Amino acid sequence: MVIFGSTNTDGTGSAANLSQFNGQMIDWEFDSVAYYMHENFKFETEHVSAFIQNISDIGAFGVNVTNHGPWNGEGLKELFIRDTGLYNISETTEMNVEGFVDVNIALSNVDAWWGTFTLNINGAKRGNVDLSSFEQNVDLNVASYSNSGNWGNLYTIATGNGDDTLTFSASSEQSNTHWTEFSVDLGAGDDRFVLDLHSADSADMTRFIDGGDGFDEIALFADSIALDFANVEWLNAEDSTVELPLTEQQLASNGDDTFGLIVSNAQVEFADSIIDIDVTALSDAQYAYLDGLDIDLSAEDYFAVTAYGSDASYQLLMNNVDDYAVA
Ligand SMILES: [Ca+2]
Ligand SMILES: [Ca+2]
Repeated sequence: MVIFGSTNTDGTGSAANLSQFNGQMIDWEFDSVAYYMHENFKFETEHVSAFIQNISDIGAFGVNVTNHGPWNGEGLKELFIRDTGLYNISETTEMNVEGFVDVNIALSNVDAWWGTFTLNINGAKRGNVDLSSFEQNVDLNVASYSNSGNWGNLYTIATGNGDDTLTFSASSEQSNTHWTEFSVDLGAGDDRFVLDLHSADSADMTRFIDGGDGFDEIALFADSIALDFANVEWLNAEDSTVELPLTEQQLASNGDDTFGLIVSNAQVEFADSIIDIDVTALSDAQYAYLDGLDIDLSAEDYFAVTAYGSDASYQLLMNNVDDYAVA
């Protein structure tokens, strides 16, 4: 079921409220002859085009919904997608949505043909994506856009037990991603979150990632003001210009239980409550842990770092320790 429309006219509605009674439900035109050809199902109005397409010769389908009309235009603001009534949803491998302000997508019955379901959301200001029941991997790309700091800039996203990759980036150079907020639950599995947005407009903004069970990475391509996270094992900065504040709460709620939190490249700024830092060479066990991980780092570049709070200490494994004394 795919519905678009505008229910939010006074700041109270959202894409979640869309129904066939207050929005326009896409009625796919099914051509049985072209079932295994391209563009099997088509829908077209003045501003919105949509199709379900066979993207392989083995019956894997892609769903595309695009607003070509004005962004935030009357009747074109929100998009709502559910499994119900969507042809071949169980064989859907890819979904692309573009040009809407507010998207609400919840799917459960997808069994992506080649093991990964790809969802690309382009140009939305906010959204709600629930793929929490998924067992297969999800590759979710959000290229966000915001026109102002008001009216909601929050993405709420949940993925499931697969090894998921969620990337937040800008839809264009004018996309104002310093206003983009997110609250993300990546579920179980070895997940990766890529943060490629402008630094947050203020430290009060919501930018939260729960890595859940499994070995989870946050890849940082920008400073991480306002970033909060839990159950994450690896913070991996693009380079040493990325500044990474770490609080005791974050040190307590992230990292492997035995070996602690891995931090690559970033300039860590420990909170004021950290009263001492101790840097030593890796123990054999720490080296073996890092070396045994199936990730792209060289264990020989790393040090063991212990951060001491007033009544607790925290273990980290870091390669950028220039600002701290090496024992
Ligand atoms: Ca997952
Ligand atoms: Ca984890």
